[in-house]
Amino acid sequence: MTLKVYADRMSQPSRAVLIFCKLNGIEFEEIKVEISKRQQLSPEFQAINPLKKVPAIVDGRFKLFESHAILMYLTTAFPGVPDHWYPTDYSRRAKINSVLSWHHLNLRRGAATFVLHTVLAPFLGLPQKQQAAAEAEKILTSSLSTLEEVWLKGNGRFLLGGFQPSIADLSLVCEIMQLELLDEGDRGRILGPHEKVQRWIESTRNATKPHFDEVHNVLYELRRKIRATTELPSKM
Ligand SMILES: N[C@@H](CCC(=O)N[C@@H](CS)C(=O)NCC(=O)O)C(=O)O
Repeated sequence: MTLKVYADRMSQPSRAVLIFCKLNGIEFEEIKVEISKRQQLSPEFQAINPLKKVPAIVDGRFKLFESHAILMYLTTAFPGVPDHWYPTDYSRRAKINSVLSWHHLNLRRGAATFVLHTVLAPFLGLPQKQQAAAEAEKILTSSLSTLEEVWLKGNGRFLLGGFQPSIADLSLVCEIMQLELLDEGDRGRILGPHEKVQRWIESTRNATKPHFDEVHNVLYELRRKIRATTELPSKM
C-alpha cells in the first residue's frame, strides 16, 4: 500500500517531508490539506491527526503526525535511505535530535510569528500585531546567531559540521525559507548579517535539487502575489 502524505506546500514542515520522500525515491501519494480552506479541521483529517495540523502520514494501518517524528520514521521504515539523513551512530543521531528539539521553540517560533505579523496577516486580512512581530524578530535573530555560533561552527557545509545533510538541515532550512515572503528590507536586515546561514541554505538547496525548488514553488508564487499587491503604482 502506498504511503499517504497529508500536506500543504505552504507549510514549512509539510515541505520538509515532501522533499525528503521525493529525494529518497519513497513512493507516496500527496494528499492536499489546504489550510487556507480550513481542510485540516475536517472530520476525515481529524481521524488522521486529532491535532488538526499538517503534515501527517498514513502507512498502511499506521498513522503519524509531527514532522520530525515522520522524518525519523521514514529514514528507518523505508530501505535505501542514506545513513547521513539520520545516522545510525547513536551519538550523531542524538546531536540531530538535540537540534530538532531546539528548533520548535526558537527558530520556528521566531520565523513563523514574524512572517505572520509582517507580510501574511495583511495579505490574509488578519490583524497585524506589531508588538508580536517585534518580539518574534528578537527570537529569530537570536536563533540565527545560535545556528551560526553553535551548529554551523567549523568548516562543514551542514549543521553539526557535516558534509552531507541530515533531517535537521532539511527541517530548519524549510522553516527559514518562509522568510522569502518578507519584503527585501526586512529579509536583508534579518538574514544579511548571517552569511554562514545563507551559505548553509544554498548548500541544502543544492543537495536536494531539483525537489527543493519544485516543492517551494508555491511559496515563490505567493511572494510574487504579495509583492504585486504591496508595490506602489509606477509613476505615469
Ligand atoms: N510541530 C508540528 C507543527 C505542525 C504545524 O504547525 N502545522 C501548521 C502548518 S505549518 C498547521 O497545520 N496549521 C493549521 C492550524 O493551526 O490550524 C510539525 O512539525 O509537524
